Amino acid sequence: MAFRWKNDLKDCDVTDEAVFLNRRQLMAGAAAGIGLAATAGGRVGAAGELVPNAWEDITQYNNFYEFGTGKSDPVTYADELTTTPWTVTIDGMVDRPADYAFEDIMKAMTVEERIYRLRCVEAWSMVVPWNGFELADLLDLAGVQEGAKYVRFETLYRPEEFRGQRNGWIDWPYVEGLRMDEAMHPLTIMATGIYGRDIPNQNGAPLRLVVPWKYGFKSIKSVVRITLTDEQPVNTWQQILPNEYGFYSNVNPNVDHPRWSQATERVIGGGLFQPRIPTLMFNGYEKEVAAMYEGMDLKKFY
Ligand SMILES: Nc1nc2c(c(=O)[nH]1)N[C@H]1C(S)=C(S)[C@@H](COP(=O)(O)O)O[C@H]1N2
Ligand SMILES: [Mo]
Repeated sequence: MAFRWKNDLKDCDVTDEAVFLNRRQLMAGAAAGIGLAATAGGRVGAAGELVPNAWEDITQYNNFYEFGTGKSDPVTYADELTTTPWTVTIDGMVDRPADYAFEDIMKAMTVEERIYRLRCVEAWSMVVPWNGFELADLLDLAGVQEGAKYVRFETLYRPEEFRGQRNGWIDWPYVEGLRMDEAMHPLTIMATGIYGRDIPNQNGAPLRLVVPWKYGFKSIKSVVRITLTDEQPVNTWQQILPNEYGFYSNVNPNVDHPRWSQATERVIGGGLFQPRIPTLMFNGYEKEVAAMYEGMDLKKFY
C-alpha cells in the first residue's frame, strides 16, 4: 500500500498522533505565550498551519445515528459492529459492476494523509487528520459510464449490530449522494484511517466518505454500496426534513439553517472559554470548489 503526501493545507508528512501532538506543543511553545489561536476556519498554530483535534475529540464526540443519537453513543457501542469481511458493491452505470472486497480496494488505492476541517450542520467543528484515497480513483476502478451524473452511497444495514437501526424513525439504510463533478473532485476522499491508525468504528469503519466543503452529514460512514446513476439521489436528511436539509449542503455562513445561524461555529476541544469562530464559505475550500457552483443560487440549492 503506497503512502503519498498531498494536501492543500500546510503541514508535514506525519502519520502518528504522538508526532502531531509533540509538534502542536512545539508550535505552542514557539508562539511564546500566544499559544494556539482560534481564528476563522479552525485552530491554527504559530506558523499558521491547521492544528488537528486530539484523537479523543475525534473519536468520542460523534454523530452516527446507527449507534444512537447521543454524541457518546457511537464510541459506547462501537464494538458491536463487525467490519470483517467487508465488501463494497459498486453498481449502476459502471463498466465493471462488482462486489469489491475491502482488501482488494486497499491494494489498488494509494492512501494519503489529508488534514481537513469538519463542519457539522449543528454548528460545531473540528480538524481531522484523515488517511484515505480519492473517491475518483475508486470510481475509475469500476469505470464510470458516459451518462452517469450522480453517485449514490449507502451505509451498512445490520440492525443486529447497529442498535440505532432497530428504531423506525429513519428509513434505513442511511443514504447520501454527490453530483459527478463533486465526486470526482480531488478533495473528495474515502477515509480509511485517522492519525495513521485504522479508522475506528464510531468514525465509519472500514471506509467512509469525506467531503470537506459540505456539512458533515454528507460524509456518509461505513459505506457498502456505491451506485452510479443519472438521477439525483434523495439523501437521508433531505428525506426526513426537506425544508432544512438539501442535496447540496455546502457549508455557507450566509445561508442560515431555518432554526439557527450558520455564521459561526463552536470548536470542539477548544475549552470552556473558547469563543465561537466565524464559519468560512465552503468551509475554507472556496478557492478549490466555488467554480462548481458558479451561477447557482445557493439559497435555493442549499
Ligand atoms: N451512516 C451515517 N453516516 C454519518 C452520520 C450518520 O448518522 N450515519 N452522521 C453524519 C454527521 S451529522 C456528521 S457531522 C459526521 C460526523 O463524523 P465523525 O463522527 O467522524 O466526526 O458523520 C456523518 N456521517
Ligand atoms: Mo453533522
